[in-house]
Amino acid sequence: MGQLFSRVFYTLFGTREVRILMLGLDNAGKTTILYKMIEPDSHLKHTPTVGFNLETLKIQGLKMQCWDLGGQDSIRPYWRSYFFNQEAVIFVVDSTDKGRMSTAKQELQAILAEPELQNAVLLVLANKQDLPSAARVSEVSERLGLADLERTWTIMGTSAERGEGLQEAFAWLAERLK
Ligand SMILES: Nc1nc2c(ncn2[C@@H]2O[C@H](COP(=O)(O)OP(=O)(O)OP(=O)(O)O)[C@@H](O)[C@H]2O)c(=O)[nH]1
Ligand SMILES: [Mg+2]
Repeated sequence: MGQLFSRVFYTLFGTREVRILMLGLDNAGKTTILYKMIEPDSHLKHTPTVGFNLETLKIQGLKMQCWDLGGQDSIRPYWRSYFFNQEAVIFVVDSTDKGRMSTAKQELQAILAEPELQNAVLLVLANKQDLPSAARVSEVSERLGLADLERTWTIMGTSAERGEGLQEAFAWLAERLK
């Protein structure tokens, strides 16, 4: 109902607001991505998120309300408190963290099984592509088992450190949500 109202409001007034969840294991780069989108020239080092950051990005006439949740093991159980009415999930992966790729896969599968997120668009970001040890986007995709997903999804490579790939990724999302 909320999403329907939002779409009608957008048709009438041209500014649709959508809720987007940013999830992924700790240290993946979620907070760095969010604030790089807000301040492209910034080189801030963020402390691990305890709780969440909430920021609104305006892209292609869409107000994207981004909920960046902390990814540490002990706080992942609280993710589901934020699932209501979210239209998209941005799942961020540290492409150098091959040892925890299977944990990332498990967490992603659990998210995708949530009834509240059945209609959510999925954008996977294979982050830290600036580092030499980063797995390629195709390898991250394979390790996460993305090929068989039955929903609107894509995976893109990013470097939050350099600000590379971020505009394209959020533009893809905006196109799907408009
Ligand atoms: N080289 C490199 N480092 C990155 C990149 N993105 C993030 N980092 C670094 O990775 C570390 C973790 O980044 P955060 O943005 O805090 O990660 P997070 O996913 O928000 O972590 P939690 O809040 O604990 O869930 C920081 O030291 C960042 O500077 C990237 O694209 N390349
Ligand atoms: Mg964070």
